[in-house]
Amino acid sequence: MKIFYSETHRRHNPPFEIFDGGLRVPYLENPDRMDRILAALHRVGWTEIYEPSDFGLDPILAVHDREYLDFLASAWTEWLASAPQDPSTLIPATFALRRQPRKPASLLGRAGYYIMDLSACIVEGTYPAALASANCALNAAQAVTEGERSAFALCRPPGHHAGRDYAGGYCFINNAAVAADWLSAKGRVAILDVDYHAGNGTQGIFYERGDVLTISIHADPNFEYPHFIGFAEERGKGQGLGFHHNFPLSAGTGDAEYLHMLDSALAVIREFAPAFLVISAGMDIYADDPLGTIKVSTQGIGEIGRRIASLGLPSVIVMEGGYANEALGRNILAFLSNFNS
Ligand code: SP5
Ligand code: ZN
Repeated sequence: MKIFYSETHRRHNPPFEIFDGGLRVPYLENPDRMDRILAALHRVGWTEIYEPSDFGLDPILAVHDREYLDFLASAWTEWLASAPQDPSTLIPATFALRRQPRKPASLLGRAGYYIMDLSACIVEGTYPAALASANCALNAAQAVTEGERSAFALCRPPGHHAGRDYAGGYCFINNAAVAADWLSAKGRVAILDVDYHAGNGTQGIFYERGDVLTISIHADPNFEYPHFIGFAEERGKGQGLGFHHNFPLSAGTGDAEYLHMLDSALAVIREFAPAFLVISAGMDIYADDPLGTIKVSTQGIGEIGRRIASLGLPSVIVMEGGYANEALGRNILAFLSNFNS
């Protein structure tokens, strides 16, 4: 299987994030995650790893707002120029209530307008890392249009919480959405998001489109981040009505119950009969994940991969979350092992 990966992610390494209650903790979405996965891939001889080529801004601007990208591009230099007391990372402390329409001029005002939480910290290398990550997804998408049965985009930072004009939850550019939109010019696309958290960004980007089916299986937003989106009754709008599905899960969900939900999701995909499948592959469904509450085993993750692969669709596997670093390598191997090249 072709794997697309860029070392540029290392330039995005925020020193901390803020948890609920104001707790300052080391940034969970860290470069070590990639090292664990790379080590596992090398262990089993999956060394067909390619540096992504640059697709330019057009495919990214097809799903993201230009002024939002301008903000990402200039935020760090503006932050330093503002002579902050602690310059280590840009985190705003005031957020736009229910997307107030007015975008203010100041950096911190724009940061609060374009960022949804305290986990999407911006540092010097954030924007180049996010661009390289999106290019990994685009290259993997291109590979499946050129005859590969599947390709793995080893993306960091992840993407599925990033919306058309906002960052959140460690995500800045929605890699899976960029790849899916690019593929949609060549045929109908389904996106299946198995990250533990609801794929709010992806849901929003395609909510009114009927040519890209979006499905997310995740912890119920009644108790889990991203809190405000990902409920079962959200089914799309306009042309997109009926082309979005959420499958919320309770805390403590184990392998059997998860696989049961997955089967329902796969039935929806079979019915849609897409030309391409994009998988938002978050490994934070794993039982020991520090951010998760559901209890899927490594073996369960393997079975999830096997059932998705059995759709037989050209598949772009896009890395999303997963913070149990020690287990991340074996979980990804379990997931990928049933996809063929
Ligand atoms: C891509 C991805 O998986 N992003 C997840 C971002 C989640 N940020 C949520 C922060 C809330 C932390 N709550 C901590 C509870 C720890 N027990
Ligand atoms: Zn997640």
